[in-house]
Amino acid sequence: MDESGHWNYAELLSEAIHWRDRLAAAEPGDRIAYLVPPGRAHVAVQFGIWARGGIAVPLAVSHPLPELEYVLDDARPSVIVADPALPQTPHLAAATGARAAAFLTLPPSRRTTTVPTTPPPHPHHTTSPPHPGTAPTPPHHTDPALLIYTSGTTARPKGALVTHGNLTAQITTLTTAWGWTASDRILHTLPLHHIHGVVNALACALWSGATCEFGPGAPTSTWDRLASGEITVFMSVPTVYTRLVRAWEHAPARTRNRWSRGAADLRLMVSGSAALPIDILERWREITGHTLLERYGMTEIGMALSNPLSGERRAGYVGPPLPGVEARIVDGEGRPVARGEQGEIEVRGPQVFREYWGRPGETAAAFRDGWFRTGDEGCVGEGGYFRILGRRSIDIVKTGGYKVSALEVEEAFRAHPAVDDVAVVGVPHSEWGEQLRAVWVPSTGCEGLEAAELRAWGKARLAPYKVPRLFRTVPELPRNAMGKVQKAAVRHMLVR
Ligand code: MLC
Ligand code: AMP
Repeated sequence: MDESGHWNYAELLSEAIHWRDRLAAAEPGDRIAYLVPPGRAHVAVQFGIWARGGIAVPLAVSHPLPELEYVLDDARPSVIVADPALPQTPHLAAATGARAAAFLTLPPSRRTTTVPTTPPPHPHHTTSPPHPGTAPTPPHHTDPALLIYTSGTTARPKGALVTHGNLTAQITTLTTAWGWTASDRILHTLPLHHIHGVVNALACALWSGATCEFGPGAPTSTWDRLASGEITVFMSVPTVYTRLVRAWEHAPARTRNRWSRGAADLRLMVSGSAALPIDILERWREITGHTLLERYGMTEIGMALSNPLSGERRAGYVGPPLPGVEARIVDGEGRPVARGEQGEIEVRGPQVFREYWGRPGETAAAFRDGWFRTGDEGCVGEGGYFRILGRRSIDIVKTGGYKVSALEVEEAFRAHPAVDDVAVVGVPHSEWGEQLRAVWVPSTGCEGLEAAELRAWGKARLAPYKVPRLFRTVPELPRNAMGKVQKAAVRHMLVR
């Protein structure tokens, strides 16, 4: 369901087949990029790509053109699909032409009436295809399915290539562990260019034959839907739960009561993509009666660790490995550490991605002895519950659940003529988890440049969440004897 109405599975399948046929210019294995807001059309295009045998490359609707062009240059799609209502679309059309790819736009929304839902196009369910003989051939497990761009310790994002087999492993594990059924209805307010929104929320719902309701995401409308009595599952990032707590605290008593009573009826509420502050977990429990189920995952591995659906959900811990997932803590040489000791989290299993697109060296470096190196530090406590203790690299920042490479942001701002040098860090923040901040050295004569101008310049080039919130001028960056910028010192300068 989205703002255009309810769509049953047969209609969705019919629309996916329509897209498969419109994508005739693409060969199996081609990348097909699509810039479509979360909703029914997005889902239909994604399945149409898979029915054509293509690799789905979701583009982020919040990204300015240079970010989109970066993905196009890296993924080299043969077809690009865009919603004509989006402001980037005309520019994307021009950019597509220059890259010799085919460009398709969505037709205007087909209808806005409401129809009852029927069973899904999943092999376990018996849905007849709408046009006999046109049903998609199921993909092979090793076929690549999805290319998701994710930031890392390198300056620019890398495309993580996930196969249909990886996706199936991720989805079957989660739907079983979290008890999904066809009677579920998820309120989906997450972006669809990252796995939290694509796999955990959307794909698990569709796999189960459940209802997926796309909502706008503003705190009051989210509360109203959670309290409606219709929603059974909700999942989001800690920033959203923090905002929902604030909205509840600012609401009149009658509204609070209605929201609390209604939300108590959901069967499952999940938090992930960043550390859930314990005070938010506790406040949420007071407000709704729910202990949020916190889990841990990553674009490259899907979900690896999860507190249980039934059993103890331990505050500050992300639970034991999910069924089918192996996880361990190792020291600097890759040797497993003793129980309780800190080290890097490594993960292995059929859900782990295949490769970074076009980057064999970086793919090889991401694995050690067949284990994926997450770059996160953790330890294992009582009952095999993992605790996340931070990241190995100070240059990776998690803000609002989005991963940002400080190096990428620095590189972008170094191109500004007024910026002689710049250092970017994430500082702890009650709403964003971490907030991006920067110190910069102005070029001679540019000392008067306002931070607002730098932000506007950054927003024209970078995803909105990559633009630092605060810029402070300094005469020079703190460096060690080797000339390397001391990021910890920068963070210390920017904490207040
Ligand atoms: C938006 N802004 C951000 C931001 N998101 N700034 C810093 N960090 C972010 N994450 C900017 C906007 O551009 C805007 O700038 C200002 O903040 C306020 O905008 P908003 O409308 O209040 O923010 P909003 O658009 O509502 O975004 C907040 C949010 C969003 C929390 C809903 O960040 C979000 O959807 N996060 C989820 C990301 C996600 O799905 N991650 C999963 C990755 S997969 P200005 O200048 O206009 O004020 C993964 C694996 C796993 O991590 O384990 O799940
Ligand atoms: P991404 O690369 O965007 O997929 O983000 C994955 C990263 O998010 C992980 O490597 C962790 O650093 C972080 N993360 C995800 N879930 C949690 C969690 N529950 N607690 C702490 N960090 C998390």
